[in-house]
Amino acid sequence: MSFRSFSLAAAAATTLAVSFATTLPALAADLTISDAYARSAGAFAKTGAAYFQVSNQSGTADRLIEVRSDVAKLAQLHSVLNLENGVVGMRHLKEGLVVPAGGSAVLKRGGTHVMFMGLASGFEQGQVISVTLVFENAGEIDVDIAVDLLRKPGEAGMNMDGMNMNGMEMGTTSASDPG
Ligand SMILES: [Cu+2]
Repeated sequence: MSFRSFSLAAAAATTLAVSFATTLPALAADLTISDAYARSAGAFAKTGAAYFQVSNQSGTADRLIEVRSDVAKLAQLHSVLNLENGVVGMRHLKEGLVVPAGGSAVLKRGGTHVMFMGLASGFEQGQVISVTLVFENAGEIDVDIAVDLLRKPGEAGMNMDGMNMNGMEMGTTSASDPG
């Protein structure tokens, strides 16, 4: 193999690594971000949300204190409150979200989430958004989060462990139910 073909192969490998980055868990120090996806409701949505799991392999608790992204004017951590008469509200988690030592924190539909406010346009299926998560101890972790408008609340991700076998049914039923 000539040097030239070797360097081309190396370049191709680098490109592959970049394009697959969205499906691999983001690792930084002792934290793992996994099962991340983002959503918004319709092309003209002004808000969107992202969900993921943070696992802490270290012996020290950490705290997600800030979220940044270029896709929105503002990104915040929100918790969900059940108000009276079945009304659901949201609260800005100004104190951040604790990720216990040796444990995890889960952001999911109907629960704690990252809220994007002031979107230029609604998220499109397959779009990948770049988000920076800022942790008290681990510092900044950049994650690429794929938009998944087809996923239902509580459902496992397509790339999680192969347990989700009803992908076709999912696609047809959710076409008229973007939210
Ligand atoms: Cu919210």
